[in-house]
Amino acid sequence: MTNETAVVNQDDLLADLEYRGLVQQFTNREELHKKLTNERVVLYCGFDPTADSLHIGSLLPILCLRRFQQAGHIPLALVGGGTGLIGDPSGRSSERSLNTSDTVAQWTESLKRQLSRFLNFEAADNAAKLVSNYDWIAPLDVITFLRDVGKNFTVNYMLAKDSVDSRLSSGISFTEFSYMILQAYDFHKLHHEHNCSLQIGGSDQWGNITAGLDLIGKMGGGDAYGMTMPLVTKSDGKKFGKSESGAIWLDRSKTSAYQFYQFWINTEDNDTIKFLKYFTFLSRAEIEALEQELEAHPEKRVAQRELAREITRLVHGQEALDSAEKITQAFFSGDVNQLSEAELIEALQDMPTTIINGRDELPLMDLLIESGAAPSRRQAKQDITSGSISINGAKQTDAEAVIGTGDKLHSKFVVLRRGKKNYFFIRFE
Ligand code: 383
Repeated sequence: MTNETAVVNQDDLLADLEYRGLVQQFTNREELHKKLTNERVVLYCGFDPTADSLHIGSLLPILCLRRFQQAGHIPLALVGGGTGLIGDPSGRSSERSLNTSDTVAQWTESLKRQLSRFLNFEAADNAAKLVSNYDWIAPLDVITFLRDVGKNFTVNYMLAKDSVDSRLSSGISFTEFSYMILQAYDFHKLHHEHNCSLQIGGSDQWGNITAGLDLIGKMGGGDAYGMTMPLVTKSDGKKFGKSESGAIWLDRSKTSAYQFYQFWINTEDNDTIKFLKYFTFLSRAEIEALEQELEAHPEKRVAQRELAREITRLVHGQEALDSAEKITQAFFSGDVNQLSEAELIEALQDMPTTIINGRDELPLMDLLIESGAAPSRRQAKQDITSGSISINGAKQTDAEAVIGTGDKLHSKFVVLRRGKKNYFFIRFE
């Protein structure tokens, strides 16, 4: 990340977070407000390596760390190299399966790389830091842990936490039951060693964050605070962050920049303003202007496009955004022959794709059938003669046509379109 000048003054940071709807709960808003106004505060948020990439569910707290940094505070991004070996029961209705330590170590490195893109590690006065709790959890021996840390928690207290209470009927292992103590120990450790006095997280983390505050208090620490963000919900009641093909990842090789851009541009009208506030750094005035635009001309989808642009640029950079927009435009107009091979491959991940093996050419009718574009030869013929079929953007009206070498983009792809929006990808191998 390049140097950014503070866009929010320290004293209106909390007001900005509240305007954006980013605050679910504070442990002590007034005191925290005072502290944030008077000093540079070190704060942290943790991310467990439960996969090889973060997904958009993690984006809200990541961007929140960035908001604090822009206001002059010091963010610590913690990767749970240790806690990822245990498994947080918060917000989950069943026990997690354990991953091997090699896998977790690998995923820890991937997450560190991803997180580092969002924060400024070179800032003169408030450089971000990246830590893994493996570094202090792994060396803990069981006697020290039980005597020095465990003694501060009663089982009664632990049973009363939502994360445990909600699992009492279905069952919870001692492993997951102990998780909150490790996260509490992290907060204590960061408080002690990095002067960290604020932990943020999603609302599912409230119990773990307050466990940390209690431990800090018992171990004689100074003032510390917690803040949670709401869970991201959608107006249609469906789960946020999932597309037809699964989770939306931050890693480009799992969710291409084009798919990522498409996810955001397809946001429902009713969610768009909320997401602009949550996920972009646009100012209040800019968001209000987009809100008016959305009300006046919802069909233009200007606000959705702005949302998709801002987040795609933030996560994947300007070049990836340019190419995502180019692909989107090409598939909208049908003019796909201007796309590079890489761009076609990126778009293809979202489309039904048929591989044709060992044949160089194919009658158009066969292509329609084999790709699934038409259910029968009769329908295929009718689609062609009625002018609803195009190949690489050129309308086909000859039912006898043969698609061959001259039609292949980058000598292997054919893009078939039926009607306005139905695309089928054919790859010759
Ligand atoms: C580990 C050690 C700490 C502090 C936090 C952690 C991770 C935490 C957790 N967080 C979730 C995760 O890692 O499990 N116990 O998938 C998610 N977070 C953030 C946010 C969120 C939470 O990474 O609500 C969504 O993204 O807090 O579910 O010392």
